[in-house]
Amino acid sequence: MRLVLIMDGRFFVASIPPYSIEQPERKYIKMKEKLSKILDEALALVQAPDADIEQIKIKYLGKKGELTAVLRGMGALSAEERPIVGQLANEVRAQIEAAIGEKTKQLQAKALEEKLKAEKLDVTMPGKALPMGHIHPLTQVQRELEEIFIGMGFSIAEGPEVELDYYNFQALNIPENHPARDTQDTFYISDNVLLRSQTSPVQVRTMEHQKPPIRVISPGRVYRSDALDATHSPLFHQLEGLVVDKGITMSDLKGTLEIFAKKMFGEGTKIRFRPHHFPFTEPSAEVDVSCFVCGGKGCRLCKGEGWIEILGAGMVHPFVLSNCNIDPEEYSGFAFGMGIERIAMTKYGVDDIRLFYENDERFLKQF
Ligand code: 2NM
Repeated sequence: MRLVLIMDGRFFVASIPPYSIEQPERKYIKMKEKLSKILDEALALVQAPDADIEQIKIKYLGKKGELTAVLRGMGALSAEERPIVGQLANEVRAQIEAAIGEKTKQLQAKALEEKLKAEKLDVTMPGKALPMGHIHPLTQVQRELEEIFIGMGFSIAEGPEVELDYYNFQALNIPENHPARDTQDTFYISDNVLLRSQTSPVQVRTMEHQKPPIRVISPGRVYRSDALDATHSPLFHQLEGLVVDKGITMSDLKGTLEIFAKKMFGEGTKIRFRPHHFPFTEPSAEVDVSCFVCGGKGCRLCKGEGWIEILGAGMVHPFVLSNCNIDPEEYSGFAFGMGIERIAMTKYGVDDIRLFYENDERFLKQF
């Protein structure tokens, strides 16, 4: 719409919006004011130290935000006003976005700085202690026994756990009808192959291929077909010893075991031999140590006896020596055997053998 004004006799042509003058003009101005207000508000919010950027984005730039609301209202503007307001709105959006971008960078830098500060590594701080395991009590006892006998000149001999009947029984003078040979007591793999029920077959193998003097101990696993209870286990550990030389006597056996008992249970320990029978030794004995708790008076550990049975021993039977091609006229020897579990139970007052196999930390960590 054009207006022609005549002033002082001259014509002026003024262009005015093609709608009623009052209302639309005010709308245009109000929108410009609104945009300016949005910009001021948004910038103030962004600049606040604890600005919530996401919230500001939603409030001003989002689909339902204030800027979008202004743009939606642009339909009421004239064709001339619309691009002006549109451009203004774009500038406002750009300024808010720029401010947000700048602020985001600042906040990220601040967050990183705080994180670095919080995570500062003090290399002088003491480390976190890892729970430390230790050697199993049975292995500790086995090693202690080994040390004692190594100190007396013994070597450690090892052999198979899956053994021939010959080495486990026959060579040891254990007769065909002996109860130990019963399938009830021994784990048989076949007629003549079995799980060793003692470590004596290691001694036999040693005598077979080694000339005297022989001083060996044979620690290791042995197997017997026993039900597991407080004092029996189908798998347990033994340590046997063997000395073969010219002129070895029962007094060598007694002296050796006495030194062993004192080192294992204390210098005040005495030993006692009681007559016994083993097919592989003659004479044979069961050996007791004086109770290291009560000193022999009688207590709970020794069950009032004053003595505790710890091993079997004897002079190697001449038949066993012959079986291993050692001349019993020229050589003699002694042998002994003990259960490692029994020694450990006696020494530490453990009343149930199963505790050694259950791997319960509450038990194990006491050793
Ligand atoms: C024992 C008790 C007595 C023993 C005997 C032999 C061998 F092979 F030399 F004949 N080794 N171990 C022996 C003797 C084992 O255990 C209670």
